[in-house]
Amino acid sequence: MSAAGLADARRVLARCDELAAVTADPPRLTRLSLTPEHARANALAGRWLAEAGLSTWIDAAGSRCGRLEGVRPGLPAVLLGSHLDTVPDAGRYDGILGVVVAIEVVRRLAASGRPLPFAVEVAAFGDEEGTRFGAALLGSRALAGTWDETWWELCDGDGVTLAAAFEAFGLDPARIATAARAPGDLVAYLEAHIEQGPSLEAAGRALGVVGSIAGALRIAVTATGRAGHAGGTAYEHRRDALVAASEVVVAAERLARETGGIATVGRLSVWPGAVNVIPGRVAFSLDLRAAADAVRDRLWSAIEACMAEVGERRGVTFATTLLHAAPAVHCSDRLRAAVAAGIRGTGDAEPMVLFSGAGHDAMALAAVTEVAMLFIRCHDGISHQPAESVRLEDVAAAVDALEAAVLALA
Ligand code: HGY
Ligand code: MN
Ligand code: MN
Repeated sequence: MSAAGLADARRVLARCDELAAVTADPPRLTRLSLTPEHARANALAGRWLAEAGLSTWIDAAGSRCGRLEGVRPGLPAVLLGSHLDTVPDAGRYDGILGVVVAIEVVRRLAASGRPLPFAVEVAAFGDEEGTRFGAALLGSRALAGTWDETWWELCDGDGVTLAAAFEAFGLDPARIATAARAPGDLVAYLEAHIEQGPSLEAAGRALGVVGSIAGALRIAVTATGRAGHAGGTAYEHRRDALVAASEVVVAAERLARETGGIATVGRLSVWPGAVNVIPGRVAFSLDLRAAADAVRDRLWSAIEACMAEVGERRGVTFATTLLHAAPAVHCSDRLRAAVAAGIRGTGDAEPMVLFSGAGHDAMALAAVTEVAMLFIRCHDGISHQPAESVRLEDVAAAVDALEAAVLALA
C-alpha cells in the first residue's frame, strides 16, 4: 500500500469522523432524513465535492449530488454513491464510508487530468434506512424514477408527514419527478459499503464483490385485544394483545428458519403500558428478507397464517401495513467484472463473491441502470451500532479498487 494511498484513506476516515459528529443525540450517532443534521451532512459532502472540482447540487429528493464531466459535456454518467442517513445510535461507516470513498475516487479522477468517455457522478442519498418514515430507499428511488406518491402521507414519530418534512427542508414535493434520471443518463451504479457481516474477516480478505442483494419486506403490525385489570381478570376472560403478539414474534423466527428467510422484530410498543393493566394494544415491526423473493413472500404468508390462528384462539385482531418492499437484486456481470478487476488490482487474485443480506441503495438503482457493489471488511461483521469499525489499509484498498473499477469501464 503506497504512502499516498494511506494518506487518502486517512482523509476518508477523518471525514467519516467529521460526519459522525453531525448527530441529533450526541454522543450517539443518529442522523435522520430531512433534518438539520441531514442538511449539515449535505453541506459537508458538498464542500468536499466542490474542493474536488465537481459541480454539486441537491436534487429534488434532498440527495447531495456531484458531477465530473467526461471528454465532452453531457455524457451519460457512471454513478457512485451510498447514503448519509443512519439508524438510531449508529456506527459511523454504514453508508457514510461509501459516500466518502466515492468522493475520494472522483477527487483522484478529477486530479488525473484524464477525462473519461463518460461523466462520473456521486450521489449521497438522505434516506436509505427508512428510520424516520418507515419506507426505505427514498432518495435512491426518487433518482431511479420509482417514487411512490403514497409515501407523502407517511408520518414520523412526531406526526410530521413526509410532505411537510420536504417543505421544512426547503424541497417542493411537486418537483420530486425532477430527481428521476432517465436510463440513458447512467452507464452504471457502483456502491462501496461495509459488508455488515463476518465473511470477509473470516476469509482474511479486505474486499469482496457482491453477487446479489436480499429482497425485503417491512410491515407495521398492530395487535388489538382488550385492556383489563391484571388482578381481577381470569385468563379465560383475557384478550391479551402482548401475549398474542409475543407468540407471533417467536413464531416469526421459527418460520424464518424453516423457510430459509430471516425475520426481525426491531420495535415493539405496548399500550397502555401500566404494570397492572392487561395490554389492550401492541404495535410491532416486521423486517423480512430472503435471497429469493418467492422465499421472502412464503415467509410472510406463513406469518400471516400464524397471526390468523393466534388471533382466533386469543380473541385478538392483527392489522398489518406494508411499509417497504424491495425485490432481490442480481448485480450485473459486466459491473461485477469491473469491481473484481479493481479488487485484483489491490493484490487479491481471487476476489470473493458475497451475498448481501443487508439492503442498499443499489437495490433502487437497479430499476434504472446496472448495479454492482464493493464490500469492505468490517470488524466482527458488526454494524448498526457504535462498535462498527474498519481498517485503514482496507479503506485504502477500497479507494484503489473503486477507482480501478471505474477506469475498467472506460
Ligand atoms: O436494513 C438494511 O439492510 C439497511 O441497513 N438499510
Ligand atoms: Mn444500514
Ligand atoms: Mn447501509
